[in-house]
Amino acid sequence: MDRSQWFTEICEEGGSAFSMKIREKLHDEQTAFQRIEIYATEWFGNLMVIDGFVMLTARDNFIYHEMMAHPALFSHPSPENVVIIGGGDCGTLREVLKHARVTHVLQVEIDERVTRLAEEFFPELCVSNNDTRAEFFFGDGIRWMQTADPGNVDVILVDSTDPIGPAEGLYTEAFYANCHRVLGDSGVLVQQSESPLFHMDIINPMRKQMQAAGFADVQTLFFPQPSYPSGWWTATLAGKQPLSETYREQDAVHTHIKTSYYNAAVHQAALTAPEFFHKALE
Ligand code: AG3
Repeated sequence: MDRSQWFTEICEEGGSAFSMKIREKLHDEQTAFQRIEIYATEWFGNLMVIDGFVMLTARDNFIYHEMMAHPALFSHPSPENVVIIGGGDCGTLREVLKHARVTHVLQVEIDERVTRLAEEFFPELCVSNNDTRAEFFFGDGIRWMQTADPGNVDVILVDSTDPIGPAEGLYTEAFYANCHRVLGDSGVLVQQSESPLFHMDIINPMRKQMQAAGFADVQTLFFPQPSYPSGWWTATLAGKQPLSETYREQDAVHTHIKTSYYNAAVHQAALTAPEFFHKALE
């Protein structure tokens, strides 16, 4: 096998790796924050890699982005004002803007280069970037959350890298307490929360810290994500009110929003946790 034709993400803590056959490297850049590589792959379309970790592929990002956006938005009684922390590739933003009730989305991404490269290499994720409801701020999401006015935001989506490097401070009780303060009465927070197979040591503390920060209810959603470590991934929701009470199930069932993965039955199914997960939370 010619190793030069494969991109491999090694997951040390999982003792495993995932490879994709590549056609060519399209871009390689060290920004002020991180190294960003873009590849053209044989079967996964374009691939964005940050500091050696797969961020997204054209082929399977729809699962992740739809599961980040729609369960959270349907779990708020009336999501109008939305903030995305990270999410520079704009895939989550595109999904959020599919909701007609949303009047304003502020995306706070630390590294403007992620967005500029997404516009170039993932134009399909950036189709809604000129939507008048979308606002872009390139800066530190942790600091933004510390200084934002209280009670103004309906939904916060944290679409970040793993909890190492610049994203580390996004996985802390202090950050969740700021999110809780910035959210309105029925506010909902969602954060990407890694692999249930490899990262219970991240998911479990995250859930506890969200509760300690004042959130009344926490739900972890399970879904496949073939290009991430173990191929199995989660997003964790935190609600200021019980999420089963604020979930707009009829809206999810009868929605006109076009999706490829998410629907109301998938939403329900994604909430069903495996046995080891219940045991780990005890
Ligand atoms: N979300 C990246 C999730 C973490 C991936 N981890 C990994 N490959 N080890 C940001 C990109 C999607 N908007």
